[in-house]
Amino acid sequence: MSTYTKNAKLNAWLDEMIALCNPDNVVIIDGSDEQIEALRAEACASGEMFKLNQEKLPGCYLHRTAVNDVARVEGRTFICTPTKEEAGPTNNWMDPNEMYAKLLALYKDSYKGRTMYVIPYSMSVVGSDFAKNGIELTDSIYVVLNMIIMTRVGTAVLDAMGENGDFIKGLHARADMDENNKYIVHFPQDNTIMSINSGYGGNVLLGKKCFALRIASYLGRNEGWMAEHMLILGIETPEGETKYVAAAFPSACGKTNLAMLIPPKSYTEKGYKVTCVGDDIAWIRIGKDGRLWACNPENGFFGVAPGTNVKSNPNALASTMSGTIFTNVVLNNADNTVWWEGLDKNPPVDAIDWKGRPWNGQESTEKGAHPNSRFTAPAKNCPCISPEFDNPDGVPLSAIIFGGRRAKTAPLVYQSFDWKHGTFVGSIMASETTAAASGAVGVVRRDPMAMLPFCGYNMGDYWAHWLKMGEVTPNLPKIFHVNWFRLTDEGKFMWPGFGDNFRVLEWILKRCEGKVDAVETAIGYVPNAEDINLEGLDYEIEAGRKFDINELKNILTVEKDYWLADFENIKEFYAKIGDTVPVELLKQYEDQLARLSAM
Ligand code: OXD
Ligand code: MN
Repeated sequence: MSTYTKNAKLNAWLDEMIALCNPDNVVIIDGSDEQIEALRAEACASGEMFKLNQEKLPGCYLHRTAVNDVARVEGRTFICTPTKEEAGPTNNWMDPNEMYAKLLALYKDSYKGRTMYVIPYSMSVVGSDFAKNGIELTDSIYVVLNMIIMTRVGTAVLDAMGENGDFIKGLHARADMDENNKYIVHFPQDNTIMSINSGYGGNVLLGKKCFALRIASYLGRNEGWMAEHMLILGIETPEGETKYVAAAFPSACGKTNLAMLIPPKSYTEKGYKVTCVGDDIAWIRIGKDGRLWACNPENGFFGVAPGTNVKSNPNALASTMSGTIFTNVVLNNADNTVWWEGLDKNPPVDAIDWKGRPWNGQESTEKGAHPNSRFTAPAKNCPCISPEFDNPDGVPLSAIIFGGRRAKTAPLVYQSFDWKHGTFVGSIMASETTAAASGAVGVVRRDPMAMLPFCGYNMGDYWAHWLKMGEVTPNLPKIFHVNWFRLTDEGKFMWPGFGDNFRVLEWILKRCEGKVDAVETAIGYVPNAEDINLEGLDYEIEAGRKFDINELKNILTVEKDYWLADFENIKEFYAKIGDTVPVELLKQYEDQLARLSAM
């Protein structure tokens, strides 16, 4: 057996993987600055990455993926549990033996002529109670450098694993990038992830969606904790107290923006502040005091670049100013910096687009950056990063917020009646496709707890786990639902969103503290319009028409007909999940339908 590390299980697994993939070299990633510099230099020499203007963007690099490899591939993502029922109807499934046989053939000799990088990484603070260790094997320096930003990597993790510690096994190979043989596969029972024929972040940074959500959700159910697709933020009051909330939204609903929000001036002047603990994933467990405590298992942000600008998210933009890897954005030849749609109104004229072609931003009708182009930025760069970011205990949650993009159906905010009803609210979460932007109500995609593509086991069992968590401790956060995206009949956004969402967060905290009344409706508690502070809000819905209390009343309404239609859709969705839908949620469904019908 080889002696790459002190850990016998790891050495044995490395021997097996080396024999399978047949690399020319094996390099253990220790996380040192010298090693990082050497890898950057090697990636630049081979053309895998481009060094950007080091005066303006120190430590920043650009990478372009293959043009057919630009996003997560849900259709090729599998949960391989012994039975199909364990994976459930919302996941792709294949018999583990069949899948192993298929994959082993694809991995055979796939590292020939290449180096195998062994990345020891920890999700959460190394050695903390939350922490789980992983080893990712990859033949891509881009993956190594991204993992170094996104997770805690290196010798300290091997030390924490010791001679006998367990780890999540992750094997990634670029192979020959054959689209038809692209697989992102999870074997929850074996603590194993295998990814092949992709180089795109969400498919290959195995600590993120694959481990911290799919495998971790499975571990969480078995071990009594939760892995959720949630941002975590802190709200600091003028009195110096900080309360924490976690929030789940489907992709493309502004999670990173909410996580780093800057409150309106009228609040910042009084001393209110938002601090960011995490923008994508929360691991939640019951603390010694019986409350739910959450940590962000990641160490960086893998954010969508287009649309990020000084107005929409100055904190995210500031986070990308050093030590960042940009993927599939525009390269500005004039000063060797980057650009993307929505950064500013001044696209470069002498540039290279995300496909590597010459691009003139003033003349071209094609987009310069891919709509899913990304920045991988260290969390520590964020000007509003929480002082508790590295707290090994995480932060205590006062509220959990669910949300979606609904043109009409959901009001701006409502509170669930209790944890069980809150679980129901999470289970019926949905977003409408952007057809809604032209005024029509778009196609509804149900995305329970924003976990549809990320739950590592049967969705119905996952809901049961939520209900169970509510039984083991009385000290639970309150559960809310928000919708920043109500539209006028003409398709205009009614609520200003962005920093003004703080006004809603303030109401949510007041509810948690029992400081404000609300109206009991069929779907939950809805604010009295007077209780949402509109001070200093000068948003114009259209030229000359300002947002005022009447507009607010409009977006706080419960639209009976839309809700009744939505319940038909929920019925179909629950039917698809089938027998595993907990009886409690069926009861919640019936009760809410009855309340709506009686409206
Ligand atoms: C993400 C996603 O990339 O949710 O975070 O799709
Ligand atoms: Mn996400």
